[in-house]
Amino acid sequence: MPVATTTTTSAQNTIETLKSAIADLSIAGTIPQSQVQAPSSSSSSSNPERLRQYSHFDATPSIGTEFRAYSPDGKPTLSIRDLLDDEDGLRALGRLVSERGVVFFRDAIISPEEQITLVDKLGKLGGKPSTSGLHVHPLTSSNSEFGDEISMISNQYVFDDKYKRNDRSVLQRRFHGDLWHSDITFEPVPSDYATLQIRELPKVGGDTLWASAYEAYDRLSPAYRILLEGLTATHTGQNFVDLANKQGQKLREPRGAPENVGQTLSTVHPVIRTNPVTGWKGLFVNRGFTKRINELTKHESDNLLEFLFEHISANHDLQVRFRWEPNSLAIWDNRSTFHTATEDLDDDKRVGTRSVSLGERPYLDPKSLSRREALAEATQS
Ligand SMILES: O=C(O)CCC(=O)C(=O)O
Ligand SMILES: [Fe+2]
Repeated sequence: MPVATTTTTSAQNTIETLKSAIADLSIAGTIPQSQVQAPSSSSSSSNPERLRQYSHFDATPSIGTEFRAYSPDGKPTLSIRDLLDDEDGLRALGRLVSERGVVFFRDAIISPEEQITLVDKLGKLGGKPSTSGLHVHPLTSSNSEFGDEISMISNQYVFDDKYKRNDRSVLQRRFHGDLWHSDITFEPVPSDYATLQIRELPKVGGDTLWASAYEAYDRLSPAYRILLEGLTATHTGQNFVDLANKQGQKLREPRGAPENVGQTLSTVHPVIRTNPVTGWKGLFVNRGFTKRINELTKHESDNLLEFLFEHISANHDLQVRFRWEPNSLAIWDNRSTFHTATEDLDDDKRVGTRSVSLGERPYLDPKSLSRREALAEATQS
């Protein structure tokens, strides 16, 4: 019908004009493509599909893949120990983590020191800059049990037992929608991969949830995507600054990369970010640390951020919930996921070890595709 055709064409023209205007925008936090390291090799030996020969399942359509500890389907089982010294295997695993957001192993006998090596290798094989090491959390004590590059995760204290939690009473208990975050996005060079093992398990509860930033982006209207692709946001780790001040403590620095210094824990990142391993776009704001969209008025920024945070926490079809068992290990890509602990333990105890690799400075490649666009293209070709 001529009228509809005209309307569609003019809408397309508007979208094309907006897209090219955005492509021309110089976005703070964006780095020129020439400086973006190419995704790691996709030779067949590092193709993530090779890992699918092992007994596993995708936990949901959009996020999460789990390798089983025993095989109900006749396929061999995969242990993380089989991969620790296998570069091609680790490269394939890194790609799988970046594609699926989070990967779980059920029989992972792994020491905190091996967690460090594993996450560092995943980052390196994924092409992270040579100056990006492992994160040293700003609140980590210099004499902490497993060294600087392991954070102790506990329901009783914050990263270090100097910083006791005091948020159990009904009036202090935190609203769970507020706990969603990506790790350490207050750093100029935030995390690529992270691993967590819960070593002291509660009798029941203490699950962790992850949400897909790819799917969060894919679920936005074209008009919203265009708006968001032109924006940057300020991320701040104010809670950590306040806790350190309260203790009269200085924040640790440098924190794993030469860029991650200073006592303010504040930086600017693009609101939509390209994952360099998959080349897919994802939403990159989180309730934990994102405080302000820089190009908007405060009122606009508060409203838009509230919508985006709720978009992540309220859409459980883009989330996966993981129940910890002895020797479970989670490995996730912080560039393209959000996660939250579940604080439902009352007096029970839960302690884990986490290691966080640092990646590249976040950037948006306006030419990159969304996950659904890329998967549709791959099916057609
Ligand atoms: O304790 C958990 O389940 C998650 C804690 C967390 O946010 C992390 O390990 O980065
Ligand atoms: Fe976290």
